[in-house]
Amino acid sequence: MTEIRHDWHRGEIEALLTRPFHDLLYEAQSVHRAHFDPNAIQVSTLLSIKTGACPEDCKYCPQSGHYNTSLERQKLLQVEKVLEEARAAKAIGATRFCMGAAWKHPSAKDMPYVIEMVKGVRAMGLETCMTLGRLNPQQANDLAEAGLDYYNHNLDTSPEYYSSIITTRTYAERLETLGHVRDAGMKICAGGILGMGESVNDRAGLLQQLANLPVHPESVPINMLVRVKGTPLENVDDLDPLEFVRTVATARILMPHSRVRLAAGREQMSDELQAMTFFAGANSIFYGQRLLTTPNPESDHDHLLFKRLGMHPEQREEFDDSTLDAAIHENLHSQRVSELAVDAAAH
Ligand code: SAM
Ligand code: DTB
Ligand code: SF4
Repeated sequence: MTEIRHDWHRGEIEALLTRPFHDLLYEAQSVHRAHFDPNAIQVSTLLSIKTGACPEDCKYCPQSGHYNTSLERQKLLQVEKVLEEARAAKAIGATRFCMGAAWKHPSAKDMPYVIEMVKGVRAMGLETCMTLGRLNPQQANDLAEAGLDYYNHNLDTSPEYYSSIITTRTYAERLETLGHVRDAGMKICAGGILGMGESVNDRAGLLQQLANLPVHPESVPINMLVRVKGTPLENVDDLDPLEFVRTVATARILMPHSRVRLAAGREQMSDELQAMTFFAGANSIFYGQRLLTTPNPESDHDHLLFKRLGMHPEQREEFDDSTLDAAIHENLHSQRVSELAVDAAAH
């Protein structure tokens, strides 16, 4: 079994990223096979539940209110509309439903609605994920209590490059939210974006931050920048696709148990590049014709690609009510036992 480390130095990671390509891919595929079925892929569907007019100034984002991207803004969707979209995602085979909002943080008045969304999606037997911006500890606890499985909060790039991309929030605040998510008992989805003009050292810095978290994120989305007209990054140079593959392979080696997601940017990638990324250890994708506001490959196309590669979508471990009932029973039982012990001590 691979050693799980949380003390990576930047230089070690940069050395992995710049190894001879085949040596890197061979190691990544070996680590991958030691921990996962190499032919299974986890599929999540995204829905934008509140679109555009975001107060943050993330230079990559079509939803920032600071840029003119001709995106139609939309206020928080009705709970029933979200559940309808979740049903449709389940019908095409998604096992996780990720709801994203263009907020700096959720407001007190919106929390009851997002909580209803979590409960409703969960009741369908889908895993739930949300990305709503910064959370305070109470909001993290409330979401966890509602049954939210994953919270997505990306670090996006290295700490040094961060201020060239975003000025309205800090890296430290992002890490703080991830801490609240963990403390509340939820799983973490955290990754970044490549192709924003960053250096190899910045890509190493992003991976270092993720891999040195106290517990590795269960899900690590690696996005290729989707260049959107009107954003400050619309004309940034193309990243060499092999650098993208190298970053995925390195993420796989650093975080052997995490699902590494080939996230945004698949619409602009060839099938062959995607296949190489899966070989490098990516085992999760966003699935369905839309990301949040930009296009994603059609599900039929993805099915065909899976077929050509002999891959299959990973089934969710069946949500088993009897296990849940047993756990609740066990919990009540031990609570009762400790109450009796307290009673006995009092007499
Ligand atoms: N507003 C919340 C936040 O930023 O935390 C949640 C939604 S935000 C759209 C979720 C993530 O999408 C961002 O952290 C970023 O990594 C990714 N993203 C946004 N625009 C993108 C783009 N043009 N290309 C690739 N990824 C992008
Ligand atoms: C993540 O890492 N990528 C997703 C999800 N988490 C929320 C978002 C990608 C957004 C791409 C641009 C858009 O469609 O607006
Ligand atoms: Fe707002 Fe999130 Fe887009 Fe940044 S990435 S502008 S926080 S929606």
